[in-house]
Amino acid sequence: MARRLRNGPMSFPLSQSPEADGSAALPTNWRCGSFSLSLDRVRIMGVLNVTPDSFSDAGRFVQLNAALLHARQMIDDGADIIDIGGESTRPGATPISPEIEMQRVLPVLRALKGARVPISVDTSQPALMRAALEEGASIINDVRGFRATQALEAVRDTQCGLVVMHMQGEPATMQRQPAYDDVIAEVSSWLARRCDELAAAGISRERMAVDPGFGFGKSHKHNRQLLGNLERLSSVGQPLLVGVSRKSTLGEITGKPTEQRLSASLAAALIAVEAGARIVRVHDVGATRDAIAVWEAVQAERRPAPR
Ligand code: 7PJ
Repeated sequence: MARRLRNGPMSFPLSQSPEADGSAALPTNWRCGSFSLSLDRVRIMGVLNVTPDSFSDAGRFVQLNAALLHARQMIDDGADIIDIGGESTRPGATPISPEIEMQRVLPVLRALKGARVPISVDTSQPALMRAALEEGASIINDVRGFRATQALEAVRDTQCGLVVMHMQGEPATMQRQPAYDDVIAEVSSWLARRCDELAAAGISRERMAVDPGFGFGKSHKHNRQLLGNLERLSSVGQPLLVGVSRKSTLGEITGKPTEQRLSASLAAALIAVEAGARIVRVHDVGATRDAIAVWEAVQAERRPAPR
């Protein structure tokens, strides 16, 4: 059975979705290793950054403990997925070695083994992908869309979920001059083509979610255009994941620094969910869970106007 999305700003519950309106059939589940996440609810991916400043043993221990506490708190707050990231992909960030990235991520991943939610690793490094999958990660979230040599091979013969994200350029330079004729059309066709390529390589579509990559080689205007027209990404035919939490585009709109972007992040998350996003990647899990609970409760009561 497939969930259908209307090709417009509103979406209705399954049973009332019109069929002949160009809507795309979307998967009802996302296969992530031994998990199958049902997408009849909006899923929250909680961000766990492990990009420490200190490399002393004491620093590492403190860092590891803090990371674990934060992960547990996010799970208690209603996170459906924890996404561990050890590479800073902020605009202008310099790349780090795979070894350092592994040293940051793997201890946290090991300590989270047996968690009741799937663990995702945010990486583009094939060596870390392989190690993470051996350590029990259920999802690989690759902001480069599995384009590195050997990245596709690292995930192909496993059952892990894949987040296939669009990025124009590389973090070091991506914000210098992002350019598109039609950002939605280009991101959408790139994601569709990339999923086709991954499927042709033998990766089941059940495992793929797609992400337009807010802030990754996009101007503020491109980000606003993407967020305002996200429903067009339903044509890709894969579950849509959106990460806009605390991003600079929200700072540009509100004039607020990162730590004061909660309200803006909630607003953006709801816009994304209304447009069909099924997974939201956020820093503030509890607040996002509440905002989405309101949306879901109202969604269940939506009806087309009587004739
Ligand atoms: C994203 C990500 C995103 C996915 C980051 C930040 C920057 N992965 N990793 N989507 N952003 N899939 O969180 O501000 O938007 S790192």
